[in-house]
Amino acid sequence: MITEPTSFSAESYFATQSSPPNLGQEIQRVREWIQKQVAAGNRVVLVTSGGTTVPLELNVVRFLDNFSAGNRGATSAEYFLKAGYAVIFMHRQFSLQPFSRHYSHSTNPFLDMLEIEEDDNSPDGTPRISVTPEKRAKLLKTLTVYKAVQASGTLFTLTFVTVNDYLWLLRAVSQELSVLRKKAMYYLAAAVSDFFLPKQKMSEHKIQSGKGNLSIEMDQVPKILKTMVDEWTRDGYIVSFQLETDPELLIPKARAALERYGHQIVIGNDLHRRKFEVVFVTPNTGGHQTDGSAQYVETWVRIDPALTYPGIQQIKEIEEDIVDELVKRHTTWIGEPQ
Ligand code: PAZ
Repeated sequence: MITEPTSFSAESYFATQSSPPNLGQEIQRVREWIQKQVAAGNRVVLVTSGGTTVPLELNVVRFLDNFSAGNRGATSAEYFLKAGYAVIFMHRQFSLQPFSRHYSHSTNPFLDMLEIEEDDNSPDGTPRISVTPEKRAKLLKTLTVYKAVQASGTLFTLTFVTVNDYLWLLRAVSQELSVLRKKAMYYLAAAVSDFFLPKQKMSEHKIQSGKGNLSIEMDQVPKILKTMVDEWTRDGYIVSFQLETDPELLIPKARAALERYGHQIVIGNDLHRRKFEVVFVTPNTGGHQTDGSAQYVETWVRIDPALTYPGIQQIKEIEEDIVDELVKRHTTWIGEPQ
């Protein structure tokens, strides 16, 4: 077993870590779907969503996980579809998905929406099942859009579990999507682990207890955003997310990411305020109002927190405003010379 810490570049990562077994088939399906979107003249957005895991054993019993329910990604995907984009929704297996997110088993259990009609038997004598009257209007609205999206074939879904699955998929999908050049957007809302255990350092079997403390030294996940910008995406519009719990770090870290990777926009969000407040950080290319010497422009997007509480009638989702603003900025980006 190797014990020295290793520093991985994107190149050495992909040269030493195995690809997921079904990657080739998945990418063939992605390629065919992208060809249809190109033929239809659609803009396409890749939305990544949910958290990645880091397995500690080759025969996985234990793993580390990254926080993310998949709300941001699933909700944003719906608004992108509404705005006319075709969407590749690359999400953590079993995390929230567009449309079905409205009926998550924990917040809005599906079975609680249904009623058995006591005195209305069908011809074969089986009682009919109906939707609870107060849930009907919302269900009909969601179902109508869902069926329309299914019929148009504009939503394509892919799943990952581990950070390794995520990195391989992200590279392959980005490379495929690069045929759309500026018409492609990359909306990286997934919560991706910064550390991992290379397969060469993993224990084959379940790590045994009984020997006292467990110390694991993890390697850094390579900063693939730089390679994504420089090599995989060819002029695509790249939106990354920065999650912090210390509000003081949000803007400096977002600026540092732009400086380091050279992409178009970082959306900063504080863990506890993310449902009603985010900040767009972009390079200052002139023409924007800045705080004087700034190389970067910060634009806050806020909604009334009271409108985000579950159970209220007129819920408002900040993703609607995020996507609305990004669509405008992407349109400007497409119109700019290469
Ligand atoms: O999925 P969710 O709605 O619970 O959370 C969304 C989020 C906070 C994971 C996302 O907005 C985000 O910031 N993603 C990037 C996380 C990171 O810095 O790795």
